[in-house]
Amino acid sequence: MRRLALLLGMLAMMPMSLFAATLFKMGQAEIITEDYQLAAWNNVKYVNYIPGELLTVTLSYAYVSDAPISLIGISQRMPMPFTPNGTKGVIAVVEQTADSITFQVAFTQFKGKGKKLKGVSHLDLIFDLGADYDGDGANDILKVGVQVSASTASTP
Ligand SMILES: [Ca+2]
Repeated sequence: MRRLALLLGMLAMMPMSLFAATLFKMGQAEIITEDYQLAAWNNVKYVNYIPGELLTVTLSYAYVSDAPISLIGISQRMPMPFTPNGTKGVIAVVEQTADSITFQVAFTQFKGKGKKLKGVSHLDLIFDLGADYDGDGANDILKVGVQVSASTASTP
């Protein structure tokens, strides 16, 4: 009993920085045309975020197409890579595989002050569709918008 009480006491004293943000929700984009179908995870919401905390995000995708679709990479939306205006952050790609990309994002500055701060990182997944559907002599490129949001509260 005494050991348990001691353990609970230690847990209560742990600084908040030891606890990571939690994933609240993930959403998927589905693009369907007569030539191909592509589904990509593109909307990720975190809660209980601590400003400056590094989030590691993996977005996977799948497709049905006669042409091989490949992911060229991910880029920040320009202008306004972070919203609301006044939000700042950093992005770095960690790993890319045949069907996913992993990157890290940290929100370093939020707009305003208070108990609930929220920022959104806007990015684009850039795909090579593997075929020249529009006949301009080059493989068509498809951009799929991505949003990664972080809230310092327990709700998005
Ligand atoms: Ca083309």
